[in-house]
Amino acid sequence: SSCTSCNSCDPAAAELCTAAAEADIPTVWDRYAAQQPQCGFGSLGVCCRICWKGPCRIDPFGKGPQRGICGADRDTIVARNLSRMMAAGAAGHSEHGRHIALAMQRVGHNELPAYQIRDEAKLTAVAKRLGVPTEGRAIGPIAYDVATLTLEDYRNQDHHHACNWITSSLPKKRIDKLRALDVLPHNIDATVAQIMARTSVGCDADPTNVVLGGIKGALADFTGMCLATELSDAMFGTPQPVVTTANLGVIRKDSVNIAVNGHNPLLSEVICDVARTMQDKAKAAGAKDGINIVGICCSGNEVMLRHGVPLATNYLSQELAILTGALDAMVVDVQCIMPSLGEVAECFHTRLVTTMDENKMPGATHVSFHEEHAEETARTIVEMAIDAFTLRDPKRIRISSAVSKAVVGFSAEAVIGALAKIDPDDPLKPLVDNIVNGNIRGIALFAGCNNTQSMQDGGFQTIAKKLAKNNVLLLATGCGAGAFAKLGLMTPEATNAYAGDTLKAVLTAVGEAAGLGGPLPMVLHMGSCVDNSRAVAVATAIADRLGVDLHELPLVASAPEAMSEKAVAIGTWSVCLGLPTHIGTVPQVTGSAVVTDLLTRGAGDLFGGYFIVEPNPDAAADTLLGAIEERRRALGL
Ligand code: NFS
Ligand code: SF4
Repeated sequence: SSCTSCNSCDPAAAELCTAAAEADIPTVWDRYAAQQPQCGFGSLGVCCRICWKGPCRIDPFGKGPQRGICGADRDTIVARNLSRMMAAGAAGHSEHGRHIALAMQRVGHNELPAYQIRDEAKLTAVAKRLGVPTEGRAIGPIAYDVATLTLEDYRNQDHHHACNWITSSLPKKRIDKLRALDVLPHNIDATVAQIMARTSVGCDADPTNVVLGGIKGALADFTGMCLATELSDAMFGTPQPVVTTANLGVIRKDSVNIAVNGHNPLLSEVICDVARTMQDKAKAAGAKDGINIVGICCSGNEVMLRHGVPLATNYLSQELAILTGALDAMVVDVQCIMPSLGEVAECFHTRLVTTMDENKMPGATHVSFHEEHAEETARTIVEMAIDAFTLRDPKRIRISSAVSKAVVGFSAEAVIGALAKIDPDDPLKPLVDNIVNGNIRGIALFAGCNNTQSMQDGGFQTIAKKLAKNNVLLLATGCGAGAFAKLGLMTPEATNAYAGDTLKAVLTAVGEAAGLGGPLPMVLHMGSCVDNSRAVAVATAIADRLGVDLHELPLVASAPEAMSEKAVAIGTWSVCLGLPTHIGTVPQVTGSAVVTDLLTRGAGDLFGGYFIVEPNPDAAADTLLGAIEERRRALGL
């Protein structure tokens, strides 16, 4: 079911877009329409605004200017623009990781009462992996040392010493390959700064060299996301399977509804903790079902996996949560938060609360969040939501009927734990055997965003169903995972309905052995975007067990609606780890044949992975299946 005004296959979007139109409140889809036609130069990547002699643009048809005022040609311009996106993506994920690491240092010194090491086993495992001594030591000092060593990845100046987190997260063969190509980052911050420096006016003009610099940034992005995931697990718990619900119907009439939107669990975890202690207050204000925390975007994914908090929606329909008229507060931190939310919230009783001093928004109330006062801050925010609840306009409440069951929480540990129920001595054996015998043809990771250029969630759905039918094991993170959760594809029922026979048999055997009373869901939810590192952890475990490198395995990735700079970074490191990586959005690089060829072909020679650009989901599924079969043949399977 699709709605022309909102271009989404999410039934809740169709429902609430109607409400938006009736109330004359513009949404992301209206603004998309107002932007048409979008600039052709920008779409091709041949517009440069790097200096104030510009803007300059290259005539793609070859008649007008072929160089900018400084002399940069289309290849240089496209390569610089692309590399800067990778740097920005790396900055986003790595800043998130730094925030967690700095907090963990203080947790180690008992300075932050709102936080603990909830998963000591995970911390110990991480410490061992990084070479931090654990024997006979208390958990606090271990946490401090792990965090400090992690922060080394942001300050090491010896460029021969690659970041600790990347070298401890990939197969040795892959690290050797990346080292030989001189793309292993030694310092996340330095790598981001170096990309900015070399792409500034009058510096690196060799397009291949510029992109290789960007690739080091993408691998810094991977480094930042590995450490963010692993340290978050140590502090907040490693996800285990949990049954919950997804889609806008999770916003309830008789609850104080608070949405956590953004990315960093440091904030959303404490909101969840504090809300549990304030139920009576909410009930006293008239909310007979108490406080209901719901998630949006990756903040939503984080608390969904760790605590079963229902997911309201993914990126593109975040405004629609407010249009239910029953969202009492939306609390945001960083990244992928639409600047339009203030305007939408002002049309309702909803309190929009920004929390990070470096991420404020017009129309929002700012409650400055710092870890040392986390509980107090969270209490203030929950109180604001309870007050707002009493100001609801009953006539404007529009509770969505769209809600799906979702079985989520598949960390690498949870996946391996489930497999261990079949073979405790060699947990990976059942998975490897089923890949070798062809019951599972391969593994696909769905990642990335929503994008107005395609039907919301549509590509995810089409490609996943086709791959599942062809017995490909499916993993998902980020807003892709949000799409599957909303659409009911993270359920045993979906496995029964859509998975091919052999995949279904494997998922059923593992699900039953793991005590789920039925098959594993058709798509395994691994978490937020930084949790893409979980999928790499599983892949690395398989590669190590077989003694091969990642590019030899039948693994693929797909981001049908890639949008953000972070997604550009993720897609690029996925290619550099050796995966055929599909994007359904045409990237802003096609103005340069050199850069396009490097990403879609040259990368294959260097890294084994390459980009597949295919906006048509059905064709993309076929190409991904072809890539999986090609890898199987090369392995002699
Ligand atoms: Ni990933 Fe998560 Fe979503 Fe895209 Fe944004 S929320 S970090 S960038 S839009 S998947
Ligand atoms: Fe134009 Fe060169 Fe300046 Fe870019 S860097 S805006 S191409 S003069």
